[in-house]
Amino acid sequence: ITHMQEFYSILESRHVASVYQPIVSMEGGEVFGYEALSRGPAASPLHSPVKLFELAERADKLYALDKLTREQAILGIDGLARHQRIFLNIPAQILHDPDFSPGQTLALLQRRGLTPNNVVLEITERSSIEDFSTAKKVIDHYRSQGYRIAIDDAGAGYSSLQAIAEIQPDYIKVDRSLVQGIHRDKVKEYILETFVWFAKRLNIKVIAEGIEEAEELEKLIRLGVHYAQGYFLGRPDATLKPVTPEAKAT
Ligand code: G
Ligand code: G
Ligand code: MN
Ligand code: NA
Repeated sequence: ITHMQEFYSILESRHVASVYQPIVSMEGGEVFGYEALSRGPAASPLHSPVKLFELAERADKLYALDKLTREQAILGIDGLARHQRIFLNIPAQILHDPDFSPGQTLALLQRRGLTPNNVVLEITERSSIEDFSTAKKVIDHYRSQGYRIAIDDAGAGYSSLQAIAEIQPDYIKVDRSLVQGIHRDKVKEYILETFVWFAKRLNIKVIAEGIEEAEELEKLIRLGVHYAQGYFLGRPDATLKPVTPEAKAT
């Protein structure tokens, strides 16, 4: 069967599930929350969310796949502590989906004993946000219900400083391309320093992604980054896992 047929079959049978990767507080090393990352069936060529979303876009089914992955991400949560947060990936286009409503999201959260306070919406721009005023209205509406907002992939691709200025998120997730090798790259260090500096002035917290080595983590702690995520601290897993032992030791 073709990949497109496989895509429709996955969509109909709801065969996507989420894995959860810990986001760790630099102060104290506790798990602050988890990012939900979608996966297709294990043996499928559409296991990767990148492939799944590519086909969804080709089939004009982005809203449908996004709704399914969001439902599965929330319903798959088991054992989140009251003070912990779940980070959900929200492509900017989804903000225009009339079905993307706080009410619908709240109903899902309630099924797992969670509240909007437990949720951070990670907004990603895959292309420029065309109708920005509508997008901003949706974000503000979610916010008024207690949801937090993050700008994902900051410093890379289309995730612009303009988006940060307009949205004034609670969190900035710095893209892993600026994090990896930061302990031996002065330019990356200065860029992270800049993010931390202006984030502090706006009362935004900085999350560094893609940490794979102890040296990167140490440098980021010294730069004053608030939260960290990456294979060094914990891989995405079907269950909510604590920080890996070797990271805890540093
Ligand atoms: O988990 P992985 O590194 O393979 O994810 C690849 C990309 O897919 C990342 O950019 C991630 O943000 C995106 N992604 C993962 N899960 C979801 C999801 O449930 N919804 C959306 N919109 N994107 C996702
Ligand atoms: O676009 P977004 O930031 O949501 O993408 C997150 C992606 O990064 C996920 O696919 C996740 O599997 C991946 N990821 C998480 N930690 C690491 C890491 O330490 N190294 C690398 N290379 N990828 C990571
Ligand atoms: Mn993300
Ligand atoms: Na990212």
